[in-house]
Amino acid sequence: MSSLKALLWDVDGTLADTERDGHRVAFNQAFSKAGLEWHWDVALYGKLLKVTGGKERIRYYLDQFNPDWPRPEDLEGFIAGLHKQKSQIYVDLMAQGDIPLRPGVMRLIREAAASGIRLAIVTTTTPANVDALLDQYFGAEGKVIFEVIAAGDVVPNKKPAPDIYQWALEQLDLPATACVALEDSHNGLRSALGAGVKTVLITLNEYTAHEDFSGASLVVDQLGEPNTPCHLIKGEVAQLQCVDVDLLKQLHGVF
Ligand code: XBP
Ligand code: MG
Repeated sequence: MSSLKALLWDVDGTLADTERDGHRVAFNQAFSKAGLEWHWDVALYGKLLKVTGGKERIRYYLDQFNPDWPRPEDLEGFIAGLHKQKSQIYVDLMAQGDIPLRPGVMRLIREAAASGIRLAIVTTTTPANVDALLDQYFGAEGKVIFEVIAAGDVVPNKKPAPDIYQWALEQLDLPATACVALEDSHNGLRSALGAGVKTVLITLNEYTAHEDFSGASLVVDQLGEPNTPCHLIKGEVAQLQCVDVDLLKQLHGVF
């Protein structure tokens, strides 16, 4: 067993609740700007989250929920243009400060960095979206705190494929067994486990609360803060106030 060397952080749904009030809103504004009468309400967006990646999600929407829409000849180019517009809107929304970090995220990042644990981002989202979030909450320090940012199209297959975790591990030059992943979704969990990361901590959100988290080390509602403790959903732990470095080391030490 190797000691815990790095935390691998998912972004959407884990660092911040970005999906409902960030990505979804940005998609709808981009549709409207493009003159499309598409609208992804909160419930529909939950169904669309089955597919990771914004461009892939638009295609899935057309296939499954809007098959009669007359497709342009260059559908791929059309989707890419629409998604570019959406990404710009999302970055602007993030810069307005309307999408806060989830409870305990800043605390745990600071605690891990102070104890010499390396930090990486492992996400499906577009790199500019990660930059916008790091700029908003960490300023220039963000790129120092997170030494690897694995994001978006840098790999051909998005989560639940293991590719993005494998890519991040290569950049860190660490074995999967030296890391703990923090995720919020079934797709993210499968991706981490598939890359050999055995210790995965899940923080639930409203979209993922009913997903299957078999194989996760621990499922909690949030990381928690000393004055707002987290709640155990699944897994075994002697005492739980909030998720801290000691708890992650304990979970990692099981393997
Ligand atoms: C995140 C995603 C992303 C975002 C949208 O999944 O699937 O596609 O929803 O971002 P995860 P883009 O949290 O598992 O990484 O539009 O930039 O793809
Ligand atoms: Mg996620």
